[in-house]
Amino acid sequence: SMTTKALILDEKDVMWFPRHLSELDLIANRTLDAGADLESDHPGFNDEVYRARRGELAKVAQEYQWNEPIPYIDYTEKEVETWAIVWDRMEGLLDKHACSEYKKSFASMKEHCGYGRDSIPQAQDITDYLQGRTGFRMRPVAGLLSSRDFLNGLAFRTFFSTQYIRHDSMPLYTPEPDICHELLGHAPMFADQDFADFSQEIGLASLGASDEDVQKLAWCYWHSVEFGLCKEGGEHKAYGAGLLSSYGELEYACADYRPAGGTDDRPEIKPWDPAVASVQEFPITTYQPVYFLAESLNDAKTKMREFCENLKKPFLSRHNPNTNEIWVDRPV
Ligand code: NLE
Ligand code: FE2
Repeated sequence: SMTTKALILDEKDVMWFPRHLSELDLIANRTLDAGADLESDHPGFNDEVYRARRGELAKVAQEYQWNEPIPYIDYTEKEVETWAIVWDRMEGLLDKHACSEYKKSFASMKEHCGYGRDSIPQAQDITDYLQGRTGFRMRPVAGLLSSRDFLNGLAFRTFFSTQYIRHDSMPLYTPEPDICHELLGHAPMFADQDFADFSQEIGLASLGASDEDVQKLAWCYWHSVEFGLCKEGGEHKAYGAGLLSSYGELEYACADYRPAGGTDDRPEIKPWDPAVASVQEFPITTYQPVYFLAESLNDAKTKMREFCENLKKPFLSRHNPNTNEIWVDRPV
């Protein structure tokens, strides 16, 4: 019948995707920029020392192989200072606006994996911590990957993570991911089981998906893992990493003030619905004009799973955490 025919694919119809954790080495170095080539409007563009450091850390990431421990980075005094500035500003605000799952993990990571204002936590320590809880791991990357490559990593419960820090002249908002964003924004969320499953769900759906579906998944990822809000006791709390690492935007997204006079410089809040989020455009260098609000993290996950199940993907994929392999239910 038509259905069966549509389901049986030749190998050529399905795009290559990694089948084993080791194959993430093949995609980790396909960065869209070298990670160290700064644009002329980057705050670190004229800072030679900063640029050299970016180059150095990019090299560490490029040389990393999947079965090695992640090298410890000896962060400079200035880097730790920038971290501390971000930390000091974020701590109180997170207490007010972060979701309870985040706060729980954050407190635990202060105790168990070197989270604190006076030193920058190390990716290997975070990985060890996450492995014992949700099986997630951090994997050094030099710069931005394509959506497909980045999301494919999540299928292996692997998060591609930068190791450089934002420029000290602009500590409270940066459009690019950096260590403050990865460690303050993302890492604590990956210690939550629902959220870890949610992230992996997007990753599994991206394996061998069409370009069109990869874009939909990437946009869902953006509006949830990066900028998602969830309800908690009648309030809006942040679970998206882009909010949890940015002092300015966290306040902007979660503050419940309405400007006097009714003019609206407030963002729009839409109910979390992957079908809507998957086609909702967004800026990448300014605060978001639209945020999606889930009923809970579990609701975010359930809706995402439904959406993924309805994508036209002709095979099912599962991740085996014991062998680090992807299992598919038919030959592709
Ligand atoms: N705007 C975020 C921050 O300043 O930490 C980073 C977002 C990366 C997608
Ligand atoms: Fe991010």
